[in-house]
This record gives sequence, structure tokens and C-alpha cells, in this order.
Amino acid sequence: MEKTTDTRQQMGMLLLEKSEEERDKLMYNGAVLMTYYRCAVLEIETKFKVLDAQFSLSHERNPIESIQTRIKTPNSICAKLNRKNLPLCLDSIEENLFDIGGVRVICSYIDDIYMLSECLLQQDDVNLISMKDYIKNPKPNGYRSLHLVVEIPIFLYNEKRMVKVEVQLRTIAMQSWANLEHRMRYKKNVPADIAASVDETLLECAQLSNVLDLKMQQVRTMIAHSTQDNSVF
Ligand code: 0O2
Repeated sequence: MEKTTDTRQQMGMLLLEKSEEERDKLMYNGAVLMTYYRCAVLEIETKFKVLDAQFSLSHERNPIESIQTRIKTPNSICAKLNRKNLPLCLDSIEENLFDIGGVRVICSYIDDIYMLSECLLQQDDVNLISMKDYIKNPKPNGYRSLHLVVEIPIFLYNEKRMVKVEVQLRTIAMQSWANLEHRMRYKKNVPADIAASVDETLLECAQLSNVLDLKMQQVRTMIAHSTQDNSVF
């Protein structure tokens, strides 16, 4: 809470230090930059929707349960720049923050996560910048997801721009754990006397959710093998 207030105050101070003309320019350029991220997020979302539609035709099932998109808020952008001791300016955002635009893809099974990420990365206009596999190597708190930072072109009326987007792929079970953990614990303080117990219980829940994912995958594979039917949900 305090951090947010600090960041807001700092943003206010920064704006006050500028002339009216400089402020207008900064606001305009900021809005333009956020529009680039919004366009890139739309592009990636569409790519996944196309893959889902094509897969549904060829395999009669949808590997994607749902897709969520978001653009980081100005406050959250400034807080992250502050946390990393980076300059608070638009160039710094473009150069240093790769998760301004985010796409989260919720999949049915773990296998679908890898299949979809491979399909995305095979596309010739998608450059992989980095990949973090928190499914094979979960975070110490139990967090699991596959994270990609990709760069794609967006085509504007007068130019082509390369824009980075963070893609998170996870199963329904991973999503359910991460949602609740985000609400209760992620980047939050809990009373010191219960912190260890809270973390231990959350880790147990993450391990249970992993078991659920593995068993569901197992059931699906079993049915698919026995019926030679790829469309098994
Ligand atoms: P929010 O509120 O979701 O936007 P950095 O991005 O620099 O802080 P790093 O290592 O580059 O750190 O990021 P990483 O590990 O790829 O994780 C980035 C995002 O993954 C986070 O974004 C979360 O959305 C999610 N995430 C990572 N770890 C956890 C976790 O332990 N629990 C939950 N619930 N989500 C996690 P933000 O911007 O930190 O947060």
C-alpha cells in the first residue's frame, strides 16, 4: 500500500516538474506506446484463437479453455521501474519492461501448453526473447506456468513496429492456484507468526494441483489410446 502511494507521489512530482507542453507530449507519447502494446496483445490473442479454431476442426476438441489479456497500469509500470531502479521514462519502459502487454492462455492439459507454445513459436513473425518454464521448474512457493516473452510485428498505417508481449500458459488447476495465491500472498505481507504456515499450506495446495494436472493428463491419454480417438476432452 505504502509503495503504491510512494509511486503515485513520485509520478505526480515528475509531472509537476515539467512544463505544460512537456506534460502534454509525455501523456500523448505514453498513450501511443500503450496503444502499440494493446495492438500486439490483440495480435497474439488472435494467433491463439486461430490455433484453437484450427485444432478444433482437425482434432474436434479445443485445447484452450480461455484467454485473458491485460495492459499493465501506469502505476504498476512505475512501481516496477522503481523496484528495479530504472529510469522513469517511456524509453526505459520499452527497453526494460517486457510484460506491459500480457496474454494468459488457460489450457485443458499440460501437453496442450507445450503444443500451443510450439505452434506459436514456429510462426515466422514470432521471435522468442525468453522462456521460463515454471512447470518443469516450479518456483519455491509452488507457482507453475510456462512464461514466454515474444516479439511480434504490428503493422500501423505508416510503419511496422516490433513489440514485446509476455505470454503465460497454464492449466485450469495452475490458474486456480495462482489466482488465489495472487489474492492472498503474492507480493503481500501476512503476519510474521503465520507466514511460514501459510506458505507451507500454499505449497501443499500447489503440489495437489500438480497431481490433479498429471492425473487428468493420464486419464486423457488412457482414453485416447484405448479408443484411438484424438478428440477426447
Ligand atoms: P501481476 O500482478 O500478475 O502483473 P519481474 O517480472 O521482473 O517481477 P520476472 O522474473 O521477470 O520478475 O517475472 P516472472 O517470474 O516471469 O513472473 C512475472 C509474472 O508471473 C508476474 O507478474 C505474475 O503474473 C506471475 N507470477 C510470477 N510468480 C508468481 C507467483 O509466485 N504467484 C503468482 N500468483 N503469480 C506469479 P507481476 O507483474 O509480478 O504481477
